Amino acid sequence: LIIGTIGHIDHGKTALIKQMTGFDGDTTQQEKQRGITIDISFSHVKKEDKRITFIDVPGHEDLVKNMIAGAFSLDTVLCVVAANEGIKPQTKEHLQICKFLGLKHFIVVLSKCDLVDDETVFLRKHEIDLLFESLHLPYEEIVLCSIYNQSSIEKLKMMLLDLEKAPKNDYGFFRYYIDRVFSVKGSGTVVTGTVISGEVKCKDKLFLCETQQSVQVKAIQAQNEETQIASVATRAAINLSGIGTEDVERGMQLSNKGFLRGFKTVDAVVYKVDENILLHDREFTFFSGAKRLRVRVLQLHSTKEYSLVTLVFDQCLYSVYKDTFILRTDNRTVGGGEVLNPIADPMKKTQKIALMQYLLKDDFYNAFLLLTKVHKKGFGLISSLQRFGLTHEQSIAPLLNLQELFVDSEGLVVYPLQSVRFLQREIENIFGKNPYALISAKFVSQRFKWVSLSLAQHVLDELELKKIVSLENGLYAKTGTKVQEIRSFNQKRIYQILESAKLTPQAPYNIYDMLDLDRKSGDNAMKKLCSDQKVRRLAHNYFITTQSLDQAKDLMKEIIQKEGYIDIQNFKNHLSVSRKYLIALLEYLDTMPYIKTLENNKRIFQ
Ligand SMILES: Nc1nc2c(ncn2[C@@H]2O[C@H](COP(=O)(O)OP(=O)(O)OP(=O)(O)O)[C@@H](O)[C@H]2O)c(=O)[nH]1
Ligand SMILES: [Mg+2]
Repeated sequence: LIIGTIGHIDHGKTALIKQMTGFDGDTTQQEKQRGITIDISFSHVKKEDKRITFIDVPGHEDLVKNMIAGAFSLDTVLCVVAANEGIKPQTKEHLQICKFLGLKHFIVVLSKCDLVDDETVFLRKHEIDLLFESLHLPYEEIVLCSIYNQSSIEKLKMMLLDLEKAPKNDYGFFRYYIDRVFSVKGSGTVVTGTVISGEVKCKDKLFLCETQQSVQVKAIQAQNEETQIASVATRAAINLSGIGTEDVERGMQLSNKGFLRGFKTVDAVVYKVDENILLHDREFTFFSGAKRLRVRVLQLHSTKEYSLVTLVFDQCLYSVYKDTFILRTDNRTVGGGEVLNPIADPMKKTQKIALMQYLLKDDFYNAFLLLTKVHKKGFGLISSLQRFGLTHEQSIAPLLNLQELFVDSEGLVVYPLQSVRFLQREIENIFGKNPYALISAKFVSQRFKWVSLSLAQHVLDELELKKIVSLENGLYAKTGTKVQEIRSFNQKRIYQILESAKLTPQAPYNIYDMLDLDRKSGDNAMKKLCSDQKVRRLAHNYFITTQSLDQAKDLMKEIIQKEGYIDIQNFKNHLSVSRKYLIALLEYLDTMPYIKTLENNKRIFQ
């Protein structure tokens, strides 16, 4: 369980934790001198199998940035209010931030109770009630404490050890915001942070999103003990290899490779603290996890409760659907919200607003329908986890029975029916122009890059049903054209194309493509031409007719006769084709029994 303090400066947060864990969070000289907490600190208590990690945060108004880094991953919040002072500005601001971060479990600690009488306690409780009510936040209990009353501390500690951990959102892949970086003698780079999704194991390969660097996990520590694995919602120190401390900083995110894409713009919902500040096209500081960035906020749509906005950063943000964030300016919190569209798609403003309104309600069904309209050439579900927080299976399930869509559950692409019809017409056009076309699903998806294999097969099946094409030996031909006829026609055409290209023919796949010919069937035709000795293969993609080859051979012999030898230099003067062809032709010449190759690569007659 991760429990954190929040509250106004000097209200006794650090002292409270010190009484419970024996650990003084104010360790630095500056903290001791000024008597305030400057950066977050961590400590632990254990009782049987129950473990608590405490995160202590600073209360100073200038240090709210550090408070946010500590607060975003809390299970339970200890809202510390000094009984002698009552509610103060940062009590409110911290609570507001916790609300924006989506935190739900609050316990209020009325600290320094030794300094006040019963009447004041009564008054404070009432103020606390009002504050939580105004923020629409629930709290579980108000606990009266004093560091000079050990039994009040023990009572609180026992209560915290009895708390159950609420299940955390887990996206099934590893995510971890780095909040501190240091170098440990003999071990190298060590980072600390909270596992916000998935798990990490020793020897795992991880990916540092911001720099796109691969790193490896050497060792993991949780609760000050070595461990092999750290799972979601635990704090962990990770010893990394493959990276120096100079390349890592607070706010960077570690993840598994391939799960997160970064974007400089994301769309989000923002809940406002003050309507007059959160205006269109203003700059703010954006906080999410331990990450902090400058952001420009573009308003798309506003209601009394919220604004739908586009956030524009000067570097990429690697965010996931419903990631929470805080917006601040001039040392004040002005709003907070959730990322709704972490993957920037070019979209009309009206579509964007509609999409976000669906996502606000978790209405994925309509969100998908809209996205397929935007992505006319197929909408990929590969990034479902980042985009919707859904696994591939979860995102596909509600779509399968939709008449308006073609769902490729293997290729994870969703197509609107419109593009299915479009592809159908394109294929009909191929056969309309070329009655000797011989194609397969693979051919179709190679020709039209946006088409998945399943979609191609689906459209071919439909055309077959309509008797526009016929299937023979796994290939589709125009109905009525005999496959044998097609084969010999195409063989002839391949030969003609090679012949007219002389010594510099195109690669076979390009020729097959010109002929609307499936690659395998093209290869068979080419093999037949080779076995009939009409065509020779000189290199991987270099096929020429035997006729052209004989002419080249004569030319090469002539050069030797006239100049005494042939090599790539003098051959080049006679034949202006690229080097790769010249080399292939010379290598062919080398196979002749009457040719001898000298050490300097000159060829002469034996
Ligand atoms: N009388 C009394 N004093 C307390 C109690 N708890 C804390 N204090 C004192 O209040 C002062 C501030 O305590 P801290 O724990 O540093 O306050 P904090 O909330 O951590 O302050 P920041 O981290 O700077 O926001 C210290 O001098 C403590 O000794 C308490 O229960 N009773
Ligand atoms: Mg403190």
